[in-house]
Amino acid sequence: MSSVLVVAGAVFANGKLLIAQRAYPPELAGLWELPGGKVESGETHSDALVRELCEELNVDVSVGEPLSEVVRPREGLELVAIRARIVSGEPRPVEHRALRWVDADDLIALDDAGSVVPNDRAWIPELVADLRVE
Ligand code: 523
Repeated sequence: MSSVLVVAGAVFANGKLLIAQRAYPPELAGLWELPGGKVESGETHSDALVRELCEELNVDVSVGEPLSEVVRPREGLELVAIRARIVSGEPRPVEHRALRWVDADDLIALDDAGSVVPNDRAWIPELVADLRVE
């Protein structure tokens, strides 16, 4: 059975984390996520993240360490989040409704309001811990 692997970027800069508001599908539209997408055949996780963040945000990133939590919402789908930093470019919401730079309190408030994509909620404790030391 073929399984889908999704990489998502935890992009940090100036003590904040970049999050993106989904425009589709309807059940996820309006919710915030770590931007990313499906790894294509022949790509490493790092290759896929660089490509996705270039396509979706129009930035070049350098890829760092993955978060420890791997999300497996159902059989055949796996999501990995990887830390990244912008090397060049100013992020723009090419495919998203909006982008936001958040601190730890902002992220917790968005989660409490039910505004985070369900799969991404598993990463929040580790993201908050990173933001507290950024
Ligand atoms: N997620 C998700 N969280 C998250 C991402 C980047 C993706 O839960 N941070 C889910 C949403 C979809 C699947 O992973 O069910 C694929 O994400 P998507 O649509 O962002 O990936 P793309 O851009 O590779 O897919 P296409 O829209 O099909 O091109």
